[in-house]
Amino acid sequence: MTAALRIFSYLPNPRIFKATVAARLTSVELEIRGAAGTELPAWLWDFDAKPLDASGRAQYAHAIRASRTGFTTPLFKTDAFLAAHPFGTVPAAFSPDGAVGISESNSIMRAVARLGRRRRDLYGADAYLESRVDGFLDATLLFGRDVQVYILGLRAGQVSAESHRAMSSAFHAFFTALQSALTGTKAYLAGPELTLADISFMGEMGLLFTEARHLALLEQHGLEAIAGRSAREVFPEVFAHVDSLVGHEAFAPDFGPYLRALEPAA
Ligand SMILES: N[C@@H](CCC(=O)N[C@@H](CS)C(=O)NCC(=O)O)C(=O)O
Repeated sequence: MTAALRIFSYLPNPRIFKATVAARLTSVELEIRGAAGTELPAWLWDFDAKPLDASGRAQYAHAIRASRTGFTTPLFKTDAFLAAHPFGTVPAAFSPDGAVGISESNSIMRAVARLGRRRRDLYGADAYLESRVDGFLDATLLFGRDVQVYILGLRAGQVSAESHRAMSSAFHAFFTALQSALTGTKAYLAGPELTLADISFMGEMGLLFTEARHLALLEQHGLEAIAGRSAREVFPEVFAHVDSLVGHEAFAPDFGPYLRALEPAA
């Protein structure tokens, strides 16, 4: 059977979990292509994404482009890839025939939800509820951008009191809102049912949790982990929600092994 959506990315990528969790809940079939982030500079970034050997790299020399975010070496992006994905980022999704490119992990997740909507609605029953969920997704994208800047800095061995303060203040503003949302619903972020709001939030938390790999660097600068023990004390409801979603049957196959791999670091 042809998959309903093809996704290309570095793996594992917690932002792809947004799509895989939604796919499990809606029984949508996905095809995922990719490899470790360190290997993607030797891959062809294309609908037909594949690893390139030395002769392939010579054949696609014309497709070499400078990377921008999260990669430090040039990447082989075809013209067709950039036509389908003007932002040039991964995860990058395609319709089964490759004709339509879908960028941004939130929108790739939305595509899955729309494809499987008849089986289970993860969005909202009407225009108002759907737009309410969109509000959470927009806020989560902004939070995700702050997390990306912070984590890429840590990976490069860089953290300053200023960058840590900026992340901490974004985290507190976002989590205060989520805590208030959960106090109201006593269930899920956008209401009584699990929606894309919860799934998207967990994808970005997956990235933030990788700060556990950089605790020594933070300590060296006299700084605390943003999503560490103190945050759990300030936002108990939000972290209880995170913990319960990690154990949820649609999330556990992705988040279980992913978070276990971070444990030695924490
Ligand atoms: N907000 C985007 C972030 C995607 C993103 O920034 N991807 C980076 C890797 S972390 C990328 O593909 N960079 C390609 C490049 O540097 O050219 C999403 O959620 O999909």
